[in-house]
This record gives sequence, C-alpha cells and structure tokens, in this order.
Amino acid sequence: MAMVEVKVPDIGDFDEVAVIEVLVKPGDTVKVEQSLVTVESDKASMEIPSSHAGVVKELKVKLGDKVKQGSVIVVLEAAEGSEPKQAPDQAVPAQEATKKEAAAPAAAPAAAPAPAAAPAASGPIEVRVPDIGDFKDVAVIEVFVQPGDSVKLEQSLITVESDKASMEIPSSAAGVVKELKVKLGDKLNIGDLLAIVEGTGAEAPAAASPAPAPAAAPAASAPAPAAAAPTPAVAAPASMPVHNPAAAPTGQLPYASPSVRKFARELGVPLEEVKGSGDKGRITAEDVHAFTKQVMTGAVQTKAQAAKAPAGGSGLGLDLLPWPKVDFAKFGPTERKELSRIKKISGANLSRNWVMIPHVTNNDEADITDLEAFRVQTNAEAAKAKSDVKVTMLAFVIKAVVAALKKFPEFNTSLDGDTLVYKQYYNIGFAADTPNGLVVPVLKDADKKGIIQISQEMGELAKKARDGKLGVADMQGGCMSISSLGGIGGTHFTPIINAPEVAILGLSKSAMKPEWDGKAFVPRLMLPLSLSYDHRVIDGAAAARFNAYLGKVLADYRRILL
Ligand code: CAO
Repeated sequence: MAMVEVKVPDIGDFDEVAVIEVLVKPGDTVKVEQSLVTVESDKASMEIPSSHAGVVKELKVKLGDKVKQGSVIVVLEAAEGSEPKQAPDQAVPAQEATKKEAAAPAAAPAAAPAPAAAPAASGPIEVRVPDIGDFKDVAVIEVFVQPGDSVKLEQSLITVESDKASMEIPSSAAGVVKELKVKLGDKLNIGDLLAIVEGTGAEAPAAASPAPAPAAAPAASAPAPAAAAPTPAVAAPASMPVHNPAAAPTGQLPYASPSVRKFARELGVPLEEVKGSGDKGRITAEDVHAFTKQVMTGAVQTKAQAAKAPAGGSGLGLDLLPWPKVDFAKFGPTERKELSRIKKISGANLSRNWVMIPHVTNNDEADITDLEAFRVQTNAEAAKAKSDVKVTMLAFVIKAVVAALKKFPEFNTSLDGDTLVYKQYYNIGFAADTPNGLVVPVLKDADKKGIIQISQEMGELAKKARDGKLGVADMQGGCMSISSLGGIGGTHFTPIINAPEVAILGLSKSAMKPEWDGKAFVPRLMLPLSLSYDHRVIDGAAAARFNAYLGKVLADYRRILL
C-alpha cells in the first residue's frame, strides 16, 4: 500500500482558486474520481476528484485555502492497482488528452475546438455541440433562446450538465435562430445539432478554433475562457442569485456545485427554493437535506405544493401570489440598478420579521422640553470645554429605554420556541442610515455607561457604519433597538422588530405643541414614540405602560434614579 499525494491538476487559466467545500475527511475511503473538494474562482466552480482509490490519511487543505495546480489536497493510502495510467498532476495538452483514451481519470471538457459548423457569411448555419471532452450524454438543463431570437457569436444557447461540471454551450454563429433542435432534458454528445441560425455574416474569431485548455483536470472542468468555448455555468459569486425563493432571478442556475444539483434532482428538490448556507450563499448537500426534512415535516412548502394548496390556503407557508411581472419599459424609459449588498441582506431579514412576528405599534408622546434644554446646555458646556462629543436626544433615550427594560423585563427577552429567554444585560441597537442602506450597530452595556460615553460610542459606531466598517460583533447581542428618524422628520411610523428581539422603539421629529397643564395650554416640546412589539410576547397593556413610563422618564429624567 503506497502513500499517494493527490494534487490539484491543471485547471487552466485559473491561477489561485479558493476551496469552498471539503467533501472528505481523514479515514474516509474514496474511489477513483470521487470528488474531494470543490474549488471556485470568479468564473467557475469545479470539483476536484481523486486520482486514486484508497483511504484518506491526511487532509492538506481547509475551507478558504487558496490552491493552484500542484497543490496537495490529500494524502491517500492508495488501494492496490488504483494508480491511474496518467499521473494526476501531470498536465496533458487538451488536444492530446482527447486523443489518448487513457488520460487522467476523467478528462475535463477541455478543448474548445472549432465549432462543427464554421460561421458562414450568410444563410442557414448548423450550430452543433463542440468538443466537450470526455463527457457523453450530457443533459440539457437550461435553454436560453427560442426560434426568432437574434444571437451573437459566443452567446450562450443552452447549459448542459454532467455529474461533475456544468457548462454553457455558446453559439458558433451570429444571426437569427430559425430552428431549435434541442429541448430540456435532451442528452447531447459532440457534434449533435443544436440549432439552425440564419447567419448575418459575422466572422468567427480566431479564438473559436481549438483553444489551449486545461487538460488532465479530472472533472475539474475549467475550460479556458476562450471564445465559443463551453463555459462552466455555475454562477460566479458576483452574479449569484439571492436564495430567497421569491427573488431568485430566472435564467440563472442556483449557486451550487454540480454534484449538489444532481443530488437535488434525484430527490426532486427545487434547488432555487433552497437557501444556501455555504460561503456567499452557496447551497450545500446539507442544505438540500435540511430542506427535504423541512418539507417532509410540513415546516416548509415548495412553491409547487403551495400552488396545489386548496382555496383558502393550506395553513402552511403563505400561499402568496407570484410577484407581479411588469414590463416597465412599455410605459416609459427605465434604468435597472442592483440592490446593494446591505439592502439585500436587510431586506431578507425585514421580510422575515414582518411576516413572522405579529407586530402592533403603540404610539405616544414624551414631553422633552426640560430634557432638550438640559441637552442644549450640556452641549454648550462641552463646546466651551473644547470637547468634540455632541450629545443628541438619542443618547438620553437609550438610557431611558434601559430604565424601562429594567422595569418591564419581558421587553428584554427573546423567544426560543415556546421558551422566553430573559436577558440580564442591556445592549441597545440603533438603526443607522448609511449610503448603502440600513444597519443596526449595537451599543453594549448601556446600563453601565453615562450619557457622554454613550454619545461618544454612538458617534463612533455611526461613523463605522457609514464607512462600511462595522464588524459582525458590532451588530450582535442587541436586546432592543431604536430607530430614530427625529433628525429627518415625520410624526409617527411603524418600525419593524429586529428579530429575535421583541420590541423596537421608533422616534420621530420632536415639535412644539400646545399641552394642557390643567389651567391653560402651554407650549411644550413633544417627542413622538412609536413602540412596535411582538404580540406573542407582549400584551397591548404592557406596551402602553412601557411607552408611558418611557415618556415619564424623558419628561423628568430624575425618575431614572428611582
Ligand atoms: N427631533 C428633532 N430633532 C432631532 C431628533 C428628534 N427626535 N433627533 C435628532 N434630532 C436632531 C439632532 O439634535 C441634530 O440636530 P442638530 O444638527 O441641530 O444638532 C439632527 O437632528 C441630526 O441628528 P443626528 O442624526 O446626527 O443624530 P442622532 O443621534 O439623532 O442619530 C443616527 C444618529 C446614526 C441614528 C442617525 O444619524 C441616523 O442614521 N438616523 C436614521 C435612522 C434610520 O434610518 N431609521 C429608519 C430605520 S427604518 O427604515
């Protein structure tokens, strides 16, 4: 029994690729061609299979490692007679590899040879499947065009997929698709007719001829990004669809490795409805398992199940209508801009919180006339003392909220199933508006800090938020959040609870109002308080008491000492 190092084979133009999945562990018995790790560049995602059968003795890579051709992935105790005829790390020119039948275990869809039909100056052109390496009977899993569509040279026509790689097959001619010769599920081989294109006289670029490509890359199909070469179709992270079932854009494959997609197909799992837990939202085999379990236990419905649900809804899922699809350009000029990363993340969280938490909002007002006078005085003194810490009303409200949380502990909880977790610390989140969207940094241990320190830390956190430098720790551990729109305007609003918290306080712009003091109307500065609470945890009366108490503390801050 010999020890064998399994190395990354020639993966073409990809210099350094990240390990995004490790599929084996020491002690595992692996077969030849069994995938060991999945690697990903910004252009392709591919599985690196084992060149030998044997037992994994040592794993030489971990998640996130950058590897390149020749990097050792595992050390195997090779089973006798498992040696491939070609050393795994020995790169073989693609053209040779296709000639040599006994190349590495599974030759990549390596070369991108000249399309079977070279583009003619005009007239009907047959577009055929180019050389896709050793892959036979690959299934059509996506069709991008239909008869009548204009296609450019190299435009992807279809996606095909084997169990280890998926690739888009580009058009070898420019023109109008006259006839489409394939449909979803068809099995294709080299030379099969894909479409008849009425040519527009486009010339094939030189690169459409055989391209030097990765060769003995066992299944790690990373064809050189040459013109008209089949390109791996797994969406690169940049164009990764958001795995929100409602928002998954059509025409893009779910972000998962070929083997995970095959696994999902075997189980009949609609991959576009599975939320990926891997790096950058990648769907892992565990996600597919978990989704299947959720469907089987009735915790989740697939869209197909929801569509079949009886009128009136099944009680499971939301049974929502599909999102309206409108061609806005029909009504006037438009421009499309992708949502920022923060908006995508916060949007998904807000939607979940909005649909899962029964929100009720209690609106009240606090008389902050005296507190505002004190705040102004504090800032004037600070300015004289040349301090650059500015105290805003929000700092006073944070401290007042801590006092209210102490008086009404059920506001300082989180639901864990049917159990309520009472927190004995006081971390207050505050919504901060940034150029890229809304974030909620958390001011820790507010009960142990004075107004000046709270103001200072809030300023620092708000600056970090605006500069996009908040770390995960800065946004974790919150007990209750405050969303202050007071500096901007509005009278009241309904803030959405930041789960798993159970309440959030919205502040709107304070304004002078006539208040009845028992004898006359007097001008008082009133701060609108909008308290949204999780009605599963908090009763309406408790919320009204919390808000009224908060108002009293803000009206007379000495109450904090009581
Ligand atoms: N009423 C009237 N004026 C108010 C006020 C209130 N309730 N709250 C603050 N102000 C005033 C401040 O006194 C300050 O006035 P000056 O410039 O004259 O001193 C001005 O408004 C701006 O305050 P600020 O925004 O700099 O400071 P802040 O402590 O009130 O808020 C922060 C800090 C980070 C929370 C805020 O900048 C912010 O991002 N707010 C938006 C939060 C948000 O988007 N929430 C919505 C979430 S739901 O979509």
